[in-house]
Amino acid sequence: MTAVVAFIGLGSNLDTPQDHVERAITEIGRTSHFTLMRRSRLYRTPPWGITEQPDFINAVCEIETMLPALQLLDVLLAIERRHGRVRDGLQWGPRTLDLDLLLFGTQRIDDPGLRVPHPRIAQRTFVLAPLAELAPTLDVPGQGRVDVLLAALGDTHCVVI
Ligand code: PH2
Ligand code: MG
Ligand code: MG
Repeated sequence: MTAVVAFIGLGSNLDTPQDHVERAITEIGRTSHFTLMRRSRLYRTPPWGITEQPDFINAVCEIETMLPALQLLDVLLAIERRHGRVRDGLQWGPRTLDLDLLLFGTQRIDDPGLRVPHPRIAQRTFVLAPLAELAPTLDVPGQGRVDVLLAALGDTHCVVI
């Protein structure tokens, strides 16, 4: 079996968001079944979806793993819980830590608990800007090339901090 390259999106907009994201990247690097390959810088981004909430800190990291996608997701959810993530049912509301599996190799997964590639990558500068730092020419299966998708969104005020 060969390792799969996966990209994880990180976001936080509650309780010292920068700390949550930095610590989560460290924890991802220490997880026994992951190898942290690269990480983006941190971005301050305007809230998308529900606009009446604090700005987010976002980043993306690239890992290699031998774990299947659903087990990888379980590890991410456990890290979210350790950061005090409360799932209150509000889809796009504020959170201490959100870890999204954006891409899992070239695989397309349509499972009730997991859709990969993440279905809304093409609409989200807060994902595409950090992802483009790591993999600008990457093809997001079913959506297109990262740099092309990012250019299509225009300026959406995501800034490196
Ligand atoms: N996450 C959301 C909803 N809106 N907006 C920004 N800027 N960054 C996020 O990570 C984010 C969001 C739900 O996951
Ligand atoms: Mg999310
Ligand atoms: Mg999520």
